[in-house]
Amino acid sequence: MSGMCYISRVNALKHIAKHNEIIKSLKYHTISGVYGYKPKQNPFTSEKCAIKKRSQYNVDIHELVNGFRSRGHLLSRLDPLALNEPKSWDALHVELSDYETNQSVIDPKEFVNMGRNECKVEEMVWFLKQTYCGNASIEFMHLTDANERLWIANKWEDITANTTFTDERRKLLATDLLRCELFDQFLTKKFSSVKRYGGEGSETMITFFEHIFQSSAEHNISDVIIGMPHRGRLNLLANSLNYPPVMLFQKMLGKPEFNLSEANGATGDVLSHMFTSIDKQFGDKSVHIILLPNPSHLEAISPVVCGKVRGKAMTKNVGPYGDTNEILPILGIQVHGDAAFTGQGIIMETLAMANVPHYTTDGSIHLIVNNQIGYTTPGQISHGRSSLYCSDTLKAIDGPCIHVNGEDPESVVMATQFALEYRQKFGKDIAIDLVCYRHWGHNELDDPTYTNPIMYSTIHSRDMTIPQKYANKVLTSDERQLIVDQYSGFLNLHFQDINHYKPVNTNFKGVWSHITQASNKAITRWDTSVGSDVLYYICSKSIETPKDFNLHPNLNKVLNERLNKLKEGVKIDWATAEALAFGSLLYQGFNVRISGQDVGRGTFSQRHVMLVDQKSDDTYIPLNKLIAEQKGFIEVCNSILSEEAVLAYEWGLSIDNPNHLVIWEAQFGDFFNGAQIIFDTFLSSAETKWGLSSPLTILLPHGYEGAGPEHSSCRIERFLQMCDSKEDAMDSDHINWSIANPSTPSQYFHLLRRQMIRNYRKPLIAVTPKILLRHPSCVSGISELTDGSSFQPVLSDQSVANDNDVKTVVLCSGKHFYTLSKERDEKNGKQIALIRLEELCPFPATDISAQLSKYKSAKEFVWSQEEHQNMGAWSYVRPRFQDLFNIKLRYVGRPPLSTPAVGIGELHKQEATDILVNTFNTK
Ligand SMILES: Cc1ncc(C[n+]2csc(CCOP(=O)(O)OP(=O)(O)O)c2C)c(N)n1
Ligand SMILES: [Mg+2]
Repeated sequence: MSGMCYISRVNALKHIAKHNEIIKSLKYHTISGVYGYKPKQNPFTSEKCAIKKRSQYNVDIHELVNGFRSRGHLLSRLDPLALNEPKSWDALHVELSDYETNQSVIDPKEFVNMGRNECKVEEMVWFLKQTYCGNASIEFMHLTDANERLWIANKWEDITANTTFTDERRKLLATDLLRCELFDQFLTKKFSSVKRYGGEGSETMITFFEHIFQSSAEHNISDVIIGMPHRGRLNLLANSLNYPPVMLFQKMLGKPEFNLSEANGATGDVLSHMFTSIDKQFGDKSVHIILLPNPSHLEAISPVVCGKVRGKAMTKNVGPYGDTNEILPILGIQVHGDAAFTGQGIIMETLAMANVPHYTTDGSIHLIVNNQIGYTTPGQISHGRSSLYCSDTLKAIDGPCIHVNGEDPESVVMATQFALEYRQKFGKDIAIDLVCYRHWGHNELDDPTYTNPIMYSTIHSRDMTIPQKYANKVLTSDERQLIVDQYSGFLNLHFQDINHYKPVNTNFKGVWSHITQASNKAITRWDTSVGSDVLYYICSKSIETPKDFNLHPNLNKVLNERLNKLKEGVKIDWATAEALAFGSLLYQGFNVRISGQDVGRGTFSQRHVMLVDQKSDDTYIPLNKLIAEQKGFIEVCNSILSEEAVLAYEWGLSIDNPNHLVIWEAQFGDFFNGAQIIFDTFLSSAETKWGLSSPLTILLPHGYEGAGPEHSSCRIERFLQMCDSKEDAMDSDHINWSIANPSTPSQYFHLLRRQMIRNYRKPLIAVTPKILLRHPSCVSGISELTDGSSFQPVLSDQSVANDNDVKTVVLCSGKHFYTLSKERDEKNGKQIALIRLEELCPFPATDISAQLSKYKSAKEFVWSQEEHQNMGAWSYVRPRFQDLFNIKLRYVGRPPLSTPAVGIGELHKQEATDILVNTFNTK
């Protein structure tokens, strides 16, 4: 027996070894790449950065150097308040006394980048202390790649030792800091009761920004995209991004940030969410800088930054969308608070995407404004967090972090310079942990001394602020006074303009200029049909593979079936309609991006937009080989297992270009709730708050098929509750988002196409099927896709022979129709008409009314749904039928329940039977 076990273990191990070999040789999508993904270049192709061999003789010196490089950060002077003292030298785990007085002369080149050919060991110790334990230090020895570690060490040692500051440069740094402080003081004086979340204590944030903008220009970065929370945001806007201070002043007085007469119902946002974009000129180079609007939900903006970077790359056809494989010339900057970066799960989700094909942005630079407190929670290990540093999450993705004392602007410059050079070299994320303090409470009206008396007595007993301390060193008092006078004069001029300044709306510019606001007069209809010859061509191309491609044996039949159906012009199923919608949009030059878990194959093995060679694992996307000179491409993005960050990412992507159909699909509809924050703060409200339109399309598989509490419902009621459709008046195109529950493949086809064909953009929440994907009745004929056909918000009952015979009108939505119609036909219910509401928001009152008016003899109007009474569309349709048509609907559906569906199979069946019986009164 044990012998058998041994042999099978040996066999198993052999099998695993072979398997591992195969795995090692595999690369995502293999080496050829696909649209939106190119294998990453080795950063060390052009220069050698080989790991140096240690000789026995040098072991002690290596140990010394390694001690500093690995643990020097524990000894650096990071805290301007000096409340957190550096650890003792023991933390180096090196017997320093052995080296500190060692006069032996060595060649340092073998160990460190001192720029010298010889030095004494004691001099090297001094160098290492300066480099790794000064006002800035770097944490990088956890990185897995030895060459990368060596590059970092060389670069850091070079930048910290050799960066020089001319007097002129120092004066500029001081000027920035003084202006930052003056701005906060001006606001305090003029608007003492406004919460402005000032930058006092973290002014060197501005040093970071000014340097990164300039350095970006030097690195030929064309666009910088920033996401940032409240702290210091107004300073960045006014001081670095040329945002007119008068607009902020007006906002503080409660005036609108838009030209309201043109803003079509926009209601704006609070002061600390204002945003802008500008072109900043540096010599002959210009950098386009965008500060994205942000919601108060901390860190929700972080993945949006990445998505926007990627969207811009797609628009400009650069990086993974371009011909070369350079590091993306578009830089994402994510600014964080120390507490939020540590605590918000979306950060880990966002970081987890950083190096994933189709989601990478070649590295974000993270600035953590570490004021050592979050509201009242202290930012120290075992007080307010579990990790030593607030930046430690970054270690999970092999990212380095620079810790820097926020009182030292010159160290901040060096940290910033290093961060950008690292990002440009490796295309990876890096963080700067800017250790600073918060001069006031959480806001200027909040008293921090209740909870943090020691910290605040230290802050209040400081004799100088950070800007003053530095400015006193590098500027004369006359120079300081001149800065004060000039900047105060500038702010005063803006202050005087408060009652005259007229804000200008900035949306619908550039690639958005052909897009307009949706009409508030009517619900418009769009011809989204496509000629049958084009559809046939697209279908044949959508299943074509290269000659040597090894298609999965089952797929041959499935894909050919698509073409046969199209040839016959009947029984076009859901997946075929989707492929035709995608293909026809690509054919017209629009890009499509579909993102979500397992979207390439489709959760239900229905989509197969991405085919995998069964021998090589290589992927092939036939739709990207539609025509020679193809302009529009589909990016198929199998996402990480996240909803919140991925959805936010796609929203960021979708606001860059109205000609990109960006789709996010939940694996099952209910999993959208992991992304609820993003639906609440971006998708549902971005246009109302910020005037930003988006065509983002959400696919939510839904249907009561006995799968139990989860996997059954996409909670359409929640989306309906969040829409701004009117209960008692006619809706128009001007709603916050469309909500549709299409019941046929052709309706789905038109919905997808409509997202690009309309002259306005709205997010679309589309309920999609599971069981209908293969349902013999859920099919469309070719004429429903061609010949001027379009999406029908309401589907009439074609089976009624004589309208006047109809006594009962049953209204329903989505998949439930098929169950009802089968029952009705079986029971020979000639007196019953079944009307489908295919779109719920905007509420298609005119179309419904046209249907209702056909049935003059109808006495009863029923709303029938699969969902429980406290769910589904019932609460939404009831008041509208009452108020708009004066019709009291009879409810049929499941009874109220705490969970979306029951878990007991028999109970589920009984409920389903009851619904049918009650709908048709056939008890
Ligand atoms: C998701 C979320 N939870 C709670 C809050 C309330 N809140 C606003 S600021 C803040 C503290 C943030 O601390 P930190 O991230 O360190 O930034 P700081 O304010 O110190 O700059 C909290 C808890 C919020 N805005 N968002
Ligand atoms: Mg904080």
